[in-house]
Amino acid sequence: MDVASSSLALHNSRQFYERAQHTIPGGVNSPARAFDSVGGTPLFIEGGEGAFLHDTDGNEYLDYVGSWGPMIFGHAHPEVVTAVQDQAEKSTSFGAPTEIEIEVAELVCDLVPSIEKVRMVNSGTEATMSAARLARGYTGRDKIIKFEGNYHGHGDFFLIAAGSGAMTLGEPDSPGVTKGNAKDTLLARYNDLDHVRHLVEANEGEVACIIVEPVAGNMGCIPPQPGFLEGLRELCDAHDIVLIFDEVMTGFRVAPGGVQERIGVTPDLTCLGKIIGGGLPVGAYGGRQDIMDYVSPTGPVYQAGTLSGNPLAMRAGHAILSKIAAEKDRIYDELEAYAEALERGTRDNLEALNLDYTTHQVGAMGSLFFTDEDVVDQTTAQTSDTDRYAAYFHAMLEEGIYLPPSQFEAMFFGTCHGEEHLDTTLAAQRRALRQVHA
Ligand code: HOZ
Repeated sequence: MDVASSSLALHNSRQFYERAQHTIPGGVNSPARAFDSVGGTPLFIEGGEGAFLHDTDGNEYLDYVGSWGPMIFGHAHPEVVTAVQDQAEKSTSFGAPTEIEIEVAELVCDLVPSIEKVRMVNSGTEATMSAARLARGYTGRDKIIKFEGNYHGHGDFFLIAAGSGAMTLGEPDSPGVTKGNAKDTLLARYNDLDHVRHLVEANEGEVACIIVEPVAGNMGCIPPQPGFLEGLRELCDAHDIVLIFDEVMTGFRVAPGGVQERIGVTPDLTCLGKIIGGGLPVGAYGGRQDIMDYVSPTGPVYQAGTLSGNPLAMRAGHAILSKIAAEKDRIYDELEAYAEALERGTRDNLEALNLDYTTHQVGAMGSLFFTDEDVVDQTTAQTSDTDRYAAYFHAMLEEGIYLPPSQFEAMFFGTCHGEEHLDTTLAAQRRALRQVHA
């Protein structure tokens, strides 16, 4: 479908986008929002409720982005709204300890199997940068191993073969990252244990950490192959390397305790973000007590922040995490059932059109790749027909369904998605796929 022929009324979004270009680089505060790979005008959003978003032109969309992950219970959940309102009346920041920080830390330690101690920061990027620094300080080694197409935020030494917006925009290696930073980042192929082993052996005694998205979400959703995460754990044990799971997307999403609970592999450190803040800016890193006690002020590795553990963000996070803790036996079965039904329905739709595309679903996240290859890593993800994805994205948008504006991002569902949304989505998808392949 030609983007220019879109019948959606987007008058206000177009005007805002035009106005934003004058004061904001590219008109957006994060490149993944710019619709660069799908074309057209980014939607300027006015509000959201439950599973729905509405834009500044009054169009309503069934939302499968969920603010890129945080909205596990949908937009404007009453418990989050009340928690934030209550706290705002008592001030929005103190820069001093509060009881709610302890309560959130206790919930995180209870829910995530490997976390004995946790430090709050303001974003997933801060969490991964801090965890890598900690691993380096703890081991006294400089090098890190990351995987092609995994995205760990925009810290310098992670912006090499990075996924998400960097992959979408074709700039996986950012200018501004020094040669020194790049030299200490070793790149491995996702799901290729032999390649990781080779890198570890070739750099014996120099690798501080292996950081991995245990289910990749930033090159589309790609699950780990059986044995991959277990193999990373064994390698790290054998070579005294710190294993870091970046569960910013998967934490509290694919299981209450993330991938580590779902698959049963225990990392040394875990990075969290998104759901942990209930939609407010929060990240966290945590793990083994002996490693976490290496963080200042107990230990020598420095990391700090005026807004770390911010009370507004903690109250929102507390509302979400306590709901998860109380209702987890029901919630995750429901999320899984929705996601499985969506994947099954998508496969039926593809079959009806004789299309052999690849779908992945892990818990409440998933992707439809416009390729018939088995998608296991960055190279196979890149065999997707991104023009077709763009056409599909716009056809779905016209149907009132908001998907990630890039083939290389995952779809996220929440408890706000129910039976009626499933039927609407699959019927819209049938029409959209037919249109794309007309
Ligand atoms: N890093 C997010 C997707 N993987 C995008 C964040 C945003 O643009 O809001």
